[in-house]
Amino acid sequence: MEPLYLGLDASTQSLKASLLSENLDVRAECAIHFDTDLPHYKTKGGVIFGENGQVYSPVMMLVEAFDILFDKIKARNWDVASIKGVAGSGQQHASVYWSNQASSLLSNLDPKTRLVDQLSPAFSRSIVPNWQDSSTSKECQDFQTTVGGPVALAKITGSRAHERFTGPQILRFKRNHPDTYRETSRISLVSSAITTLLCSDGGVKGIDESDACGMNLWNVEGRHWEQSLLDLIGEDAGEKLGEVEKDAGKVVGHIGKWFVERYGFSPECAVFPGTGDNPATFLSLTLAPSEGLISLGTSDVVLVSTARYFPNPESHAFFHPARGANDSPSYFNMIVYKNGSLARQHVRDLYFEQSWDKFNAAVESLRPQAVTDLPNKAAFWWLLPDIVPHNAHGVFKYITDPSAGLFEIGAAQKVDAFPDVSSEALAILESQLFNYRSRSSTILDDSNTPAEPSTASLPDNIPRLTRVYATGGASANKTILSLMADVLSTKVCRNVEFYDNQWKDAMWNACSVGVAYKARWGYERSQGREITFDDLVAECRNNRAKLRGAEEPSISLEEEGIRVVAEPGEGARAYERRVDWWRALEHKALSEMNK
Ligand code: ADP
Ligand code: XUL
Repeated sequence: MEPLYLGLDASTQSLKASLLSENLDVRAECAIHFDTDLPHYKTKGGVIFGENGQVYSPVMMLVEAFDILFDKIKARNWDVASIKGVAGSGQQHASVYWSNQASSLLSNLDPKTRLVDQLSPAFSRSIVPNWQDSSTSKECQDFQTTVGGPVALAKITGSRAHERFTGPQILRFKRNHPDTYRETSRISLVSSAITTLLCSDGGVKGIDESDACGMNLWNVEGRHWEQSLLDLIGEDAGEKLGEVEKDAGKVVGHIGKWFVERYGFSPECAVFPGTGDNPATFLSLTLAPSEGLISLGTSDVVLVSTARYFPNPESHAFFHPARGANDSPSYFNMIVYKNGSLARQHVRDLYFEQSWDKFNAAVESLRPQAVTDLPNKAAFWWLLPDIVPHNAHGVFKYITDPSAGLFEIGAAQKVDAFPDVSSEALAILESQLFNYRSRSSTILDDSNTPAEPSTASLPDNIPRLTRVYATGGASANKTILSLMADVLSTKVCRNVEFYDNQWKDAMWNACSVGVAYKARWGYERSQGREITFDDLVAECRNNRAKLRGAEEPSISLEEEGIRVVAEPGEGARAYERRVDWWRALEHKALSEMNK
């Protein structure tokens, strides 16, 4: 029987599973969608919108999703008896509250009965606050005041205070519901709650260290809970949060009896620590230091892998999600932008008759082709108040003299619309991509002092990502990818899979695949072999190439399973000369916004 590995992903809207081979081929996937498969919880997009910015989901919806996901897996005849290891991914920041009865209920589950009919009293709080919640502004202020402001909080915990982060969420819960808080025995993140359910051995499993960095509570460099913030919450906050799991590939338990007897899992199937959805995506791409990911979804997200800790109020620094207890620490940084695809789509609808083809044609007709084609227009589309720059809002468009140096930015002409409509498409794309170029450079630049706001001027030779992976809806757009390669001055790659005798874009779910990789790595280590996560994944990819009979990777492949989809052209050299210019214009837009 072929050994298999399972990854689960409890995201905002669904619970998904990916089944992987020993060499990390994705064999099968399936999903439960909360709105449609569990309509009685009455969620929209997986959540319920309450008053005063509250956004949450019912905790029992996640439990029942487990019931129907495993029923579906059984109906599809997945060979669960061959699964050697499993790990889970969970939406970040969201928290789960266990009651005093949790331990005995979890260790006495009846395999003949569904989880949803047994576990309701295991939770002290019936809801899971969602990452879209914005009800904790007061608590965020209290967090920052406690340690001396946003820069200080970022330095300690990797991020300034954010409403969605778990620490402020817990504090608000305690203030509003002190009795229920007192009745709570343990607090998990969604990722560690999944790990706990998978083991069902009575123990509430530790929070994963990478995911803990999304809480505003974890002292990232010291690798411990920040005592001053635990004191702010008070009343045994440290005991409720428990020990953090610092070895991302450790066996934290085995799959519970409930899964073994009800579905036929092997009792030997090892469970590894779950992690957050963004750390899991990071793992699916095995990002090495100085590589990045740009996800062009509803919002845009930039992930940058670094060997050093770079806390900054604009970004989130996370511990690497697959470090063994003895490996030297490394990190990744995440920047989240609200005005991603929605802003691009708005410009497309306004000026290009809702057609990406027309939008793309406009970009292609105007984009720089030579080092001398310096961009001279910029457009900042902050339709929603953005996260980065903090609270930036409004639309700002500028035209500068084509050869304008930094000192002439003051003379930039502010316009409501560009004289030629075609410029609207190029200007929004360039400004978004310059943003990712500029801020990722700051993170990569060793000379920048951590925790200083990233207004530090860039050196002449601007550090750049050594390669960037593109994902999300807009990564289907070749013009956007090609412009990305120019503005970021680097290769743009995608994951590909070999089937039907050709390479096709990988369509699997990155989060559940990323944690299945982690389970595979952890299992290898549990067999007594010391190997790093990256080496193990590389080894599996090489095995795949050999099995395919490939002499060497085909020329269109960067390496096994990774294809270059765009490379910087001549225009890249023009953009290289304009990063400082763009920064000065962003600065100008922000100062005019505040007038
Ligand atoms: P989500 O954040 O919901 O996961 P997706 O990653 O599916 O979102 O991305 C959805 C967005 O992708 C849409 O808002 C749409 O504007 C954008 N998109 C889809 N196709 C294209 C395209 N060809 N060019 C540019 N953007 C696109
Ligand atoms: C990241 C964030 C979301 C959630 C849900 O900070 O809030 O990406 O992880 O996907």
